[in-house]
Amino acid sequence: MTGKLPFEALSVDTLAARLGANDALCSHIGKDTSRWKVREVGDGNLNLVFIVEGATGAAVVKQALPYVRLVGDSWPLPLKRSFFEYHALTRQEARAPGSVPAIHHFDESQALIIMEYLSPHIILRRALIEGRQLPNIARDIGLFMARTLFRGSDLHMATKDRKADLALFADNVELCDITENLVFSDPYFDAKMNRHTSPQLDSVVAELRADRDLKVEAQRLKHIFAANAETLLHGDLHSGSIMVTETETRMIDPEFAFYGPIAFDVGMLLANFWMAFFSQRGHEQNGKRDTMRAYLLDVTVDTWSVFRTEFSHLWRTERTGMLYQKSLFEDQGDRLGAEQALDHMLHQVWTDMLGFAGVEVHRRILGLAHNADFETIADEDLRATCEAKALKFGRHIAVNRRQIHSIDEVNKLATLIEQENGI
Ligand code: SR1
Ligand code: MG
Repeated sequence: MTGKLPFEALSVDTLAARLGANDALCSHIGKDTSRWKVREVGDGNLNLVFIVEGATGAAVVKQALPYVRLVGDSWPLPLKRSFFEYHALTRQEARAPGSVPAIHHFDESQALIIMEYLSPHIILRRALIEGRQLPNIARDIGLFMARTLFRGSDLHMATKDRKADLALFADNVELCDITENLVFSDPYFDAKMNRHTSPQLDSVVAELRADRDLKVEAQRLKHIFAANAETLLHGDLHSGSIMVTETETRMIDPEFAFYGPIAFDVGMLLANFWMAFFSQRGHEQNGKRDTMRAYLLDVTVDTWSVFRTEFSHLWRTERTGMLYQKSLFEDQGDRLGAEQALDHMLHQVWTDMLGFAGVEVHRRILGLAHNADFETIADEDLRATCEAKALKFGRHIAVNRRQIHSIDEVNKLATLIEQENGI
């Protein structure tokens, strides 16, 4: 396939014929296409994902479609998201080596990326639904966030390079638009594609839509999301965008990448751990999940702690950008000044992170794109009970984020709400 042919979606039947001459793919899996086995495994909302196995190995072929797969061709979506995903992956690999799949090939006109097949990795969300306690995720994800978010910002980059990247990713308009609507607005009014567990949650939904403080806070967060172009975000860092084994963690799918607030990735990620926590009650058919619940709260504590520690370390050792220059602080013997600025910055990230986490919880229960954590709870009354508790938690941390001072405080609240009876 050359980069000049017009876009055409691949299929299980056409992939070997169309990619059989691709050197990068052949060098990883073998040239003999008669031995290729192709499966389409995409279970996300947007793209095609194929696993291609050949005589000498396997690879993943990910291709964007010109529309939202979840909804169909009534919702067109530009193929260029694949370009942003490719460029985000290259930057993430440079800033946090070993944290993303290796890229073998990128074809812009076909909107496809050929990349490393991660095996035996599974999607983190699935592991958490199964009740698996993975020992390294807090460390790996905390490091990934600190390294990519610090090193993609004006704290570290040459301002000319950062501005060039800011301009490059500013064109990811349509994917930002999805987040701006789906996360920050749709859950709080009767948007066309919203859905929720009904009728069980109807009254809770009505209450949230009438909640003025919550709606104002969601819009303040949307304002920060849209206007604070602080760093290159992953942009969709939830537990469905992370692949794990018992010991390894890789981040995937950064097609929503753009320059936004540091706190966004952190908040979205932690929200998904808190949702996993609230959903556990719905997965207790084969035994209680008390230790899993405790594990998930520990993961939030450890992820935040690793993030803070690594971010602080980079602040002290790699602050080479135009913000908070060493010439103003350390070079004048004012180490405390630099620490004061760091504290201020981390405090801001903390406060905004809680807000982003709160609205992320809401949109996964009230909006278009739900989470398997709750969706796989077949008993609708039980699901609604889990969801209602998560909604209450999300509302509290979003609205009261400036008055919450520690992650232990957040987790005490989560535990109290989780143990309440009924909706
Ligand atoms: C229409 S896309 C819905 C959601 O799927 C993606 O994974 C993002 O989370 C997006 O918000
Ligand atoms: Mg995705």
